[in-house]
Amino acid sequence: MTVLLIITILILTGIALWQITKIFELSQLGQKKDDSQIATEKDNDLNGKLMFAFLVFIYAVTIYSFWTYSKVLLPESASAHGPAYDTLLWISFAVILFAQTLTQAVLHIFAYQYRGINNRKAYFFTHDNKLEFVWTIIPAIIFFLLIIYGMITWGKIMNFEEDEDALVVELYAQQWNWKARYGGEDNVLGDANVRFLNDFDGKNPIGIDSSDPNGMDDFVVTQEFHLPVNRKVIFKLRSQDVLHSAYMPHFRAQMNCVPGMITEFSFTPTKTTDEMRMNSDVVDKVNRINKIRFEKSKLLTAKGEESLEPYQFDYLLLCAKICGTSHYNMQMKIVVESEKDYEKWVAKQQIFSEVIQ
Ligand SMILES: [Cu+2]
Repeated sequence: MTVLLIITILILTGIALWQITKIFELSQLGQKKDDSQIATEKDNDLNGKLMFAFLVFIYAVTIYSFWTYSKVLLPESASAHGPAYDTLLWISFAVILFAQTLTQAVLHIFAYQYRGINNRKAYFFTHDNKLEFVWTIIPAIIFFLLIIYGMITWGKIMNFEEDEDALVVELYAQQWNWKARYGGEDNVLGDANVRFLNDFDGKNPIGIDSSDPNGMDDFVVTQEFHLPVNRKVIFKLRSQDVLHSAYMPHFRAQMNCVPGMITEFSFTPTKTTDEMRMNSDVVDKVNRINKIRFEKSKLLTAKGEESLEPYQFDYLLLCAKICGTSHYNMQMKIVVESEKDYEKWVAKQQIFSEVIQ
């Protein structure tokens, strides 16, 4: 990678030097007149046609990208606010795509249409108030509407009530793993602080304050965390060291974890993990991944190595801030299940007062 960068820099420096020498040569007065730098009709014709060809090229790349890469997009959302979020995204996307397609067409077709031929002279046109008014006012109105719509959607997603029924879960980020803490029986998280991390011989990995009775029934999980379907969850986010970001793409949720403060995000999961595994987009994706894994396994077993396990869909909590060397692997599995299964899982967890005994 570094080698590639150095080569690129050297090539670009070379081109820059070559251009500077050319400018210097052209600026020398009193030298013999050199016509080789003046565009001929053939050059103009070629450049005009290349402009048109470029338009065809960018349209082709756009269509190809949609065709090839749309299948790697996320499946339908699994949270209550997800559809509103997706609609906002797709409307913004449609507006941008329409404007880009239109303006690029105008730009390149004009450059082709009015390329220099037959001593054609350019029409001298200073300005037109009506035209400038139109191309200022239309984008202004569209942007205004998009921003208002975005702010309304943002407000609906971000302003949530602290209601009693909501499940409170703390996500604790550190380089490079996640831990989740639940409030236990009382659904209230006890106070916590990094100062308590070393208490109880490393049995207090997220620094629960043992003098706060609310924390005694809290429990901490490290491998996966469970959520009951159709119940609002309020996430309290903390970071131990640097800036991290809790990203749960299937629920269209993301919030920074900032050292020294608690940030919040809330959503209601609407599909269990099992339901999501049946989603046709997810089934397709899993099949594609397993086909690749199967091919890789064949190569591995030929070398006498172990074959790869088939992939199964799971919701994930990821880190969306480049937070250090193992950032890429900072993830935790999320299981969404029925209230009954969730209660069963909770019953199996060891609470803080038991852990520190
Ligand atoms: Cu991180």
